[in-house]
Amino acid sequence: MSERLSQRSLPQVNAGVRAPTYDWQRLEPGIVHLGLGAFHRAHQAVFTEDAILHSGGNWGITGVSMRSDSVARQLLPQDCLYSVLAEDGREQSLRVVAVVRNVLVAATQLEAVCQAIASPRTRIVSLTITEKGYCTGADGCSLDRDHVQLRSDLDNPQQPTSAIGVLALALERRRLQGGQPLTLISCDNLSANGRVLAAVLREYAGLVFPELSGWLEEHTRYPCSMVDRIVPAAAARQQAAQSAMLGLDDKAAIATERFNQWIIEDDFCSERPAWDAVGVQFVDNILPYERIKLGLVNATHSAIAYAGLLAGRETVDEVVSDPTLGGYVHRLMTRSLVPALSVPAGFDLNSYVEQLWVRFSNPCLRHRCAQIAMDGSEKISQRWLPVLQQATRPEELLKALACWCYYVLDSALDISDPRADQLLALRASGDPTRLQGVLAYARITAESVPGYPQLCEQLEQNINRIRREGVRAFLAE
Ligand code: CS2
Repeated sequence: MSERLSQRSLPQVNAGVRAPTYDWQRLEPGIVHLGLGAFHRAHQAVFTEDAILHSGGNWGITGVSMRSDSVARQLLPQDCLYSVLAEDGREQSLRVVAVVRNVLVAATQLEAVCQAIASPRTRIVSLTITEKGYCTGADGCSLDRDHVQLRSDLDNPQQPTSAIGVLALALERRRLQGGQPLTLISCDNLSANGRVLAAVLREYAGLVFPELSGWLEEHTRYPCSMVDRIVPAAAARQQAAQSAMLGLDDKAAIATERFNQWIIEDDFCSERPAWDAVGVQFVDNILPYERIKLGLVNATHSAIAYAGLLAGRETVDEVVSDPTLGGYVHRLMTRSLVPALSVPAGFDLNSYVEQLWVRFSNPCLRHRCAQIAMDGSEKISQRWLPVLQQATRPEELLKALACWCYYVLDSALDISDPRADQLLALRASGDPTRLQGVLAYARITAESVPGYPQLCEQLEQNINRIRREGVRAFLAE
C-alpha cells in the first residue's frame, strides 16, 4: 500500500503527474464554495488553480460540505490535496490540485462557515448545491414554504441547515461586520441560476433578517453561469487505479473528461481570479448558452439515464453505443432538441452535437445512468419543460418523458429523489390520476404546458407501449 497523498509525500508523485508548481501552502481563502462535491473540485477549482498559475492571485478555496463529513474525511488528512485525471480514450493527463485550502462541514461547523463568508478576504461565494438546494416551489424561483428543512430554518434562522439558510445567516454576519461587496456565483444546472439564487435569498432575508434585504441590493451580485464538465461520482475501483498512476494513495481522487467549459455573465461587484486568461468566457447574456447546455447536454443525459436504466444498461457510453438505444438518443438530439434551440451568432451547433456525442461515448468515464437519474423531479423541468411547452411536441422527447413516468410508476427500480416518498406512494397506488400526479412533481401541469390533456393522453399511450413491447422495441425507430 503506497503512502497517502499529502504535502509531505507530494514530492514522491510519479513522473508524468503534474504537481502544483506555485506557492500553494501560502494561499489564503478568497473564495468560499458551498457544495464541495466532485464537480466543483474538477471544474471551478481547476479553473481557479489555472488562473493562479497564469496570473497569480491569492485565491485559495474554502470548501463547504452542507451535511456529510465524508469529503472532509477524505481531504483533510491529505492537506486538501487531490488528483484529477482527465481522459477521453485517446489522451489522458493527471494532476494534483492544491487550490482547495480548507474544508468545513456546515452541519457541525456553522460558526466557522459564517466567519469564512463574512471574512473581508472572501470576495466570491460559489455554489453547487444541486437543483433541490434552492428550495424553490412550483414556479421555480420563489421559496417552497412547505419545504421541511426551509420551514425549520425560517423558525430558527440562527441554526439553519439549508444552504439558503446558512448563506443568509453568513451574509447577515457580513453585513453586521460592515462587509465589502461580494459576488455569488451559482454553478448549478438551473435556468437563470444567478437570478434564482438572488430571488430565494432576497425572499428568505425579507422573512428573517429584514435589514439584510437592503444590504444585499447594494453589496451583492449574482452573475448567472453555465458550467459543463462530465464528472462521475468517484468509484472505489477508479480511485485505486488512479492512486497507482499517482504513486500515492488518494482517497479523494476524481476522474473526468478532458472537456471543461465555464461561461459567466460579466456582472461582478468584487475582484475575481484571472479566469478569463484560462478559458473561462465572460458574456453579457448567458441565456442562449444556458439553453444549449441544459437543453442538449443535460436534456439528453436524463433521457439516456431513464432509457438506460429501463433497458438494463449501466453507463452512458453503454447506452449510446447500443445500436437501438444509441439510435434513439441520436434522433432525440437531432430531431427533438436541436430544432428547439436558437444559438448565438457564430455558434456551430452541428459540431457541438458531434462533440457531445463523442463525450457521451467516452469509455473511460463509466458515468452511471443511476447517478444522472437522481432527482428527476427537479431536473426534468429544467431540461425538458421548455421543449414540452412548444406548440408541437417532438415525439422523441415524449418518449423520454414516458420512460421517466414508467420508471417512476411501473418499474421496481430505486428512486433517489427529494420527492421519493411521494413518487413511491404514487407507484403503489391504483389512483387513476397518478400520471398527472407524477407530472406535477416535475412542474408539468395544465398551467405550465399548453395542450396538457393531449400530452397526458400521448403519455398514457406511450407507457402502454412500454408495458406491451418493452423499452427497446418502444425506442426503436
Ligand atoms: C448530469 C450532469 O447528473 C446529471 O444530472 O446531467 O451532472 C452533467 O454531467 C453535467 O451537467 C455536465 O456538465
